[in-house]
Amino acid sequence: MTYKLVLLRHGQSDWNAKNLFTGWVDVPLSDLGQQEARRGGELLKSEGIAPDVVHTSLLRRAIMTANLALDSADRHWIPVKRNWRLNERHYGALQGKNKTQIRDEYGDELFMEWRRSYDVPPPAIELGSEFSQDTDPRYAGEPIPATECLKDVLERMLPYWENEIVPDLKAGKTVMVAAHGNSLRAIVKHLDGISDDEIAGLNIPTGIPLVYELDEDLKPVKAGGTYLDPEAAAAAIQAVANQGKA
Ligand code: DG2
Repeated sequence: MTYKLVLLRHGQSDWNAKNLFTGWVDVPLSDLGQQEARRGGELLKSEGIAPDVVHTSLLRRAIMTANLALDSADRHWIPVKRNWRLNERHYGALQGKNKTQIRDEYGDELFMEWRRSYDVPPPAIELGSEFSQDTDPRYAGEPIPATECLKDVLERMLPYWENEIVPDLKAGKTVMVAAHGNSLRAIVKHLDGISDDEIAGLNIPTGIPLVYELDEDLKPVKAGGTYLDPEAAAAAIQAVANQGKA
């Protein structure tokens, strides 16, 4: 018995296109991002992969991506579960800032530490400031962060994984998770047992389904899973890695 999991990073957002740190800021998909999401669904359909349930974050770029992809895959009718624990990493005071400008201002080392280190969060966002979510009603009563490193994301994502996603997998459902670059990096780190150092080198492209077959212990049958369009994924992974370079 194996289980099937589809991970899908949302299509390009308006702020991905503008090279801005996004985090919990609720920006829409760009036109290209909408196309990527539809194509993601077409890839699923052509591979005969039919999600039975979808989990998303509370952010419209993941929600829209799930809707568009499932529509192209003729699976628009499946149950959906949404939770802030699948949100993007909170990027703290970097939210709304240009990645290249931050790199120029603070240098390569700090830029990469904030972006890809496992346990160093960026500076916290000021509560009440333009890109803070502290009064957003969708998070009322939740222990929401003012900044996060990947370790924080993993720790807040895992209870949702264990309590909501694992039961769906164990029920034999094909589970799709439509989420974000860093919340998906946290899931992949957990699944593949990637070390704290090595996870820095892992990037997730927008809009290309990554399919995992998992064994009875929920270990990947093939480490790293399989991108449905491996060539496009390789190019897009490189582009994510290069973000912020002049
Ligand atoms: C991006 C990831 O998140 O940025 O918050 O800027 O996946 O929601 O577009 P997403 C952001 P990097 O960590 O790759 O810089």
